[in-house]
Amino acid sequence: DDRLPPASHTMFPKGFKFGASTAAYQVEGGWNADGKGPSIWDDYLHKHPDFIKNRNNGDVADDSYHLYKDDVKAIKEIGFQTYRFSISWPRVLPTGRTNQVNQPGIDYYMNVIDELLANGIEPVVALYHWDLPVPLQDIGGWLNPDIADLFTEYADLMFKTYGDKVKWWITINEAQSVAGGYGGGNAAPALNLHGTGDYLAGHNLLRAHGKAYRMYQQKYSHQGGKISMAFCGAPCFPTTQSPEDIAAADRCFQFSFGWFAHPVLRGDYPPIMREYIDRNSKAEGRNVSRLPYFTDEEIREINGTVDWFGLNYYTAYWGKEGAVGANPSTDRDSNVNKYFDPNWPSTASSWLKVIPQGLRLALQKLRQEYGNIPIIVTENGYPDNGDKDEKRIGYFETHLAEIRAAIYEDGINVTGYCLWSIIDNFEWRDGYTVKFGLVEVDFDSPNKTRTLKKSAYWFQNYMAMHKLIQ
Ligand code: PNW
Repeated sequence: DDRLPPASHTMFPKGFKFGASTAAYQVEGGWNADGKGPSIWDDYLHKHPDFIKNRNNGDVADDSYHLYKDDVKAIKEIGFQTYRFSISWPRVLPTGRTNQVNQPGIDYYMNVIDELLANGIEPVVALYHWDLPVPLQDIGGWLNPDIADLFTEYADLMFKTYGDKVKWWITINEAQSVAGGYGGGNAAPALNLHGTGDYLAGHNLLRAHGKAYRMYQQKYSHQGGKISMAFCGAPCFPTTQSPEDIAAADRCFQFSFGWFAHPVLRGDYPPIMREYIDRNSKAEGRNVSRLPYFTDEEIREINGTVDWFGLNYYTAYWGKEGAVGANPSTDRDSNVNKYFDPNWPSTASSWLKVIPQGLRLALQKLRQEYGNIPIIVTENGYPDNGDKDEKRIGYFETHLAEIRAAIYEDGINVTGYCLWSIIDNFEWRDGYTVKFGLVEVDFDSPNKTRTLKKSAYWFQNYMAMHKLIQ
């Protein structure tokens, strides 16, 4: 209503959307229900149960495969406008390929989407949140260049099936974490090919994303959807204002966010990655760089393939110059020594210290590097062991304040926020011991009873008060 004076900066701008996120393997369960094929997480955890705290796995998880209506009910009750979830590739395509479509899997996501829309909640759908079909890992997974076409065929089927109803798409959630499954030992397929497998996987992730985006433009642009990746990383504050520390903090960004964002927004890898990895590769006596080269055609195909920027933010570091980490590795290649401030509050996750200013830093850096692209925070949340829900409230409150500062003081185009997560779920290596949910789940009860936490009511009230309605 333009008869009113503008609202103060405690309010979010008109049209700003709030939502909550999950991922298929972390909540669905039903790991072999109704014709679903195994994913690399099913397979890896069945073979290596000790990989996860208390030997837990995602076989049943929150049983959202059967209980998704309870999830939608909670989302609705708290008052979110969007729900971000992922599709399990092997649930819809058990072989990974389109030669065999699993109709119950297709129906499941259609039901979820219809339930959301019937409740006035907009779906934001990720095509890949780490659960590759096993038959595709058997041909090398993301190391095999053919994966780009296979992913595009899968994406084609998803756009064709759901694209009338879904307008917000994420191709890959956290390509950097996916690559980490090849370069490290913390996520399936845990190949630990550090400094080589991660770059190769990353290369094919970018090729896959680019191809899928172009295919959408050619075949489905009439659907009017908007596509992104969800990018992750933890930005670095320079330890001092020395040119060395400032350059180190920049490399911290370029080797995490930049690795995937630069190719899709500026074309090709960040020049500093190219320079450092080529130089290190040479010094190691290799005649081929560990960071693969794109052809000119690939650079063109990949450049300009995000309509918005999905940002997953949890934590940040101090950064200074220094070669640390395995040799070779992306960490060592970056020549940044990243460390936590001992004064930043700890959480139940050792990799996550609370530093809300890091979110504004990441947003500022994104604007500086890639211009004023619309940004949606696609993940942000606080882990505990089920006892300190007040701290979760503080985490959201401070991070949302940083977003408003970025919007009003820095003029950054942040248009939405999806917290992690609507419900307690399978937190990868920490199993069910680490909880991110606004909604508690009784994993021992047969119907996985969902109960709203204090932070859920806090969020309900926060949105009611801070969302501009006019
Ligand atoms: C995310 N970092 O991973 C994942 O997308 C979720 O599946 C997961 O449950 C959530 O975080 C909480 O762990 C991350 O670089 C990967 O700071 C990397 C970072 C943060 C989160």
